[in-house]
Amino acid sequence: MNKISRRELIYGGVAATAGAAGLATAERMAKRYGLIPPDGSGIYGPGETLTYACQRILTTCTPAREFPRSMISKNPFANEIAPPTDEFKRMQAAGFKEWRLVVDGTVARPLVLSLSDLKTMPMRSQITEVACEEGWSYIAEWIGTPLSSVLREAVLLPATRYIVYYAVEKSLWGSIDMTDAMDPHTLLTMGMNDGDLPVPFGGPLRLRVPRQLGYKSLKFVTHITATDNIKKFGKGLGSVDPEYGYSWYAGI
Ligand SMILES: Nc1nc2c(c(=O)[nH]1)N[C@H]1C(S)=C(S)[C@@H](COP(=O)(O)O)O[C@H]1N2
Ligand SMILES: [Mo]
Repeated sequence: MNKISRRELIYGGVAATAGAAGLATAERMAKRYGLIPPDGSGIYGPGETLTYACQRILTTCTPAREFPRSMISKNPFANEIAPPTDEFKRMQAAGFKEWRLVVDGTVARPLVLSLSDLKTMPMRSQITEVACEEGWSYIAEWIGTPLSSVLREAVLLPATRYIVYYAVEKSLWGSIDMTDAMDPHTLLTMGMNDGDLPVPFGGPLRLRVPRQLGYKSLKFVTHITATDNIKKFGKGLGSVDPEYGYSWYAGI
């Protein structure tokens, strides 16, 4: 189901059963339970808050949808992006041996991990869908270590509320809440189908967030920062996406 139809469904359902007064109550409840997304102010703020709060209340325990092997897409579509930096190309030529993932912020044990370090952590494989907000999608097998295992290794401080992640081009970044961060399906992905994760699909390291639209699954991840205060990052909206009119929370 795409973002719009799901949002309309939830809106429609909430509005039909509860009416306008109910919407106000839902918003009050969202505030009471701290379910205000980072982009929950401004003109679209109440809509963003309702979508996020409804999904967190209704679907927190719903796992990401997994598919049988027979449904893996024969020709997955890589949304080719401008090739990353010269530094990236140099590391690619050297087989990504120098690739590092920095983990810092509100953690007791900051980490710097190579790809081989990551491969010694618990590995998991899952067949899930990438769905772009522009309407196309594909299914693939993704292999990697859950973000949660890396976060456990780094020992999160209790105040942590969001995990911020950056691509090799630091201008590209996103964040997720702790529900998605600790979900075992949220995967630091190093393999796809039968091999290493190809560069067009985000290799050598991509954060797959299968409970949200494709744009939350950032390619070329080099840095993860745990934080208790998302307002300190960028324009304070939780990722670059809301700065361009996309929702911070893009649940599917
Ligand atoms: N670093 C980086 N990650 C990115 C993007 C990007 O441009 N740069 N595009 C996003 C968008 S909009 C989508 S829909 C998916 C596309 O994933 P795919 O290329 O595997 O189809 O990657 C996401 N991750
Ligand atoms: Mo996308």
